Amino acid sequence: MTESTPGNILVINGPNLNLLGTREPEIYGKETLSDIEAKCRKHAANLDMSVTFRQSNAEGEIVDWIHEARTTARAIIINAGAYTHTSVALMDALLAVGLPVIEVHLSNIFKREEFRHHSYISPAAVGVICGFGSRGYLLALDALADIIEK
Ligand code: CA2
Repeated sequence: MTESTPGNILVINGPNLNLLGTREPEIYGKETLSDIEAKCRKHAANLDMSVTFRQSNAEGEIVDWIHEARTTARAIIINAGAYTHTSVALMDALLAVGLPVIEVHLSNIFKREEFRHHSYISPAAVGVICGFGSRGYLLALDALADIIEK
């Protein structure tokens, strides 16, 4: 299935996630973002879906990608990184496009500092998956396979 087909899922990764695999493996694991992308592509194909996999350190660029998803994707998986805890702009964009959204975090944000306990993304999300490392992205794809079918 290609990125223009009906089962396409936009997977967005926010700031600093391009550094995965290089530092803080005790929190974020040893995999690189490319490793996670490969896992997502394989898992999506098994579910007869496809992924558009993206990362940016720029909030405005992520807003633009969310807007584009209106015509290119059936749903969004987003790990907004630190923007999770700060960005009204991302929340507004996700609410505006009206697609099913699943929020993913590699770490369990509720076991960490207090400022990570609040998410501006969650009010726009069908659900939140955190603390399962890269498996969280695959669990999100599983959930979307059901959600999109209905
Ligand atoms: O657990 C997650 O997935 C987070 O979204 C990761 C964000 C953090 O701000 C959120 O609270 C939880 C940080 C991503 C930074 O990734 C790095 C990777 C390697 C080295 C340094 C940072």
